[in-house]
Amino acid sequence: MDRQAMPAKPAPAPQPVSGMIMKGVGGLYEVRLDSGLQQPCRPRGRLRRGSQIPLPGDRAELSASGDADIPWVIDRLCPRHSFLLRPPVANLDCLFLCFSVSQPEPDLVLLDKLLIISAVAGIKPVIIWTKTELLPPARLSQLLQPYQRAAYPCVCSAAHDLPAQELLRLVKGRLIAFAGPSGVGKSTLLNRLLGAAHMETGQISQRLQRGRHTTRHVELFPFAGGYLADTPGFSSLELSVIGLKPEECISGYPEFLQLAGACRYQDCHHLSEPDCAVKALVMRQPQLKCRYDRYVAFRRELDARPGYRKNRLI
Ligand SMILES: Nc1nc2c(ncn2[C@@H]2O[C@H](COP(=O)(O)OP(=O)(O)OP(=O)(O)O)[C@@H](O)[C@H]2O)c(=O)[nH]1
Ligand SMILES: [Mg+2]
Ligand SMILES: [Zn+2]
Repeated sequence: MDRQAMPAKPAPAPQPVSGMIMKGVGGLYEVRLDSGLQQPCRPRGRLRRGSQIPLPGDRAELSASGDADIPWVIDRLCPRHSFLLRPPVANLDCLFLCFSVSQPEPDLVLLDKLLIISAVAGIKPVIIWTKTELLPPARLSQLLQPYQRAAYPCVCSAAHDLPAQELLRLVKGRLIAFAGPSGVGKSTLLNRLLGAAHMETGQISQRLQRGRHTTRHVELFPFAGGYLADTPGFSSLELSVIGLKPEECISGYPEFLQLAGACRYQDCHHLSEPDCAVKALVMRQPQLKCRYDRYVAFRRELDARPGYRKNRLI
């Protein structure tokens, strides 16, 4: 038989390769392929120009680039079940909100904002109070009390007391990010859990009593069948810029939300309405006043800035 006359057999289509984006710095990413290999990659041009910029935590489909230095190209991102831009991570199951009880002083305005954002984004928050050896026990329990009253899981960590078992139980099979201000000990905790110095840690500025923004990028590490992400510390976070609706503020206050049906008006804002069950509770339990005052400030800020509501960033 004449071999030339045989129709050419089509080359088999290359199998799509998938993996998890572990890190991205200046447009260059690292992917952990399903084989376990971690390698550099770049997004295809249309992804870079489009609205969906790859984030650490994204599952992606990739193809070989032919370039030995950056061997993979991200073709497509898989649908996300959650994403945040502060810190920038996709598909988070849980946020470890890290706040030091001292050095630096806990920024409870930022903590409450992050609790609102977690609730609205459908991400479970766990508050990790760090450097707890720096505060007398009575003051520590006073600080934690409103958050425990709101039924938020609270974990205490100290210089010589890592709550390893507690954190391990929470991490198993999940994608979790450490988030919070600079200098609270996020990278220190991650290194201690992973058992090696993966991330650089920094000293607190003695003059300003603030961290020095040692961590500059988000990075994921495989851990306990899931992933742990370290993130850069931040202090400013505008709820209005994220595009939250004023009525969503209450989601970060479960201790007030559970009472909302008992107010005289169904759509009570819990600000100055008569017969407000939330205000009545705060009058009876003055230890709730600090959280209530922050709720009022956020609600008023969002009510005053309706123009930002379109661009939602969670
Ligand atoms: N006393 C005390 N110091 C701690 C504890 N945990 C961390 N530190 C110190 O706090 C400083 C800051 O720690 P980092 O882990 O770099 O803080 P970070 O949150 O990662 O900071 P950024 O990367 O800047 O966001 C370091 O000097 C740590 O040694 C703790 O439990 N107790
Ligand atoms: Mg750090
Ligand atoms: Zn009310």
